[in-house]
Amino acid sequence: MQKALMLLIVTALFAFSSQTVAAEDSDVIVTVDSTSLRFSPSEITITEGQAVRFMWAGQALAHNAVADDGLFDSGEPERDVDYRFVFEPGTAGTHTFVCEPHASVGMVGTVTVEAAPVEEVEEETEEVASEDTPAVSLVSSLLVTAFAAVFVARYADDEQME
Ligand SMILES: [Cu+2]
Repeated sequence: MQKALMLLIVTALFAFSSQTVAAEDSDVIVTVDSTSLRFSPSEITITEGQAVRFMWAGQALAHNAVADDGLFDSGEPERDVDYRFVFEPGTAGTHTFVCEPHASVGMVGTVTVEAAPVEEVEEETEEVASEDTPAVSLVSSLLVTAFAAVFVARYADDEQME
């Protein structure tokens, strides 16, 4: 019984963690170009909520990606890196970053984060929903009343028969 519970918890945790790590189509992938000393692309423009994925493998040199303002940091320089950073709302602005071992030779980049547009669609949906709700409850309460009336009428008939 406890084993089953543990398994359930572990499965749930795994499902949750794999979901949060899952890459999205809107991710911008930054890798290292053939010179081994440049990010590719090095100038990125995204919108708040989007992620940048610093990703390279089998490099001759070890690289990392560290924001000058401390917003993100892929960790120690490595030949194989897969580091994804989500630029949450509030991160709008220009973030320069470097590969620490190669910053002096120009291995630098810029992420420009644009503020997410105000979503008016969501507000409209909410308004429609709040208008719909009383209508739906009116219809359902009418139906309930109708059924109740039929039931009472039948019951009354039966009483009279006896
Ligand atoms: Cu580097």
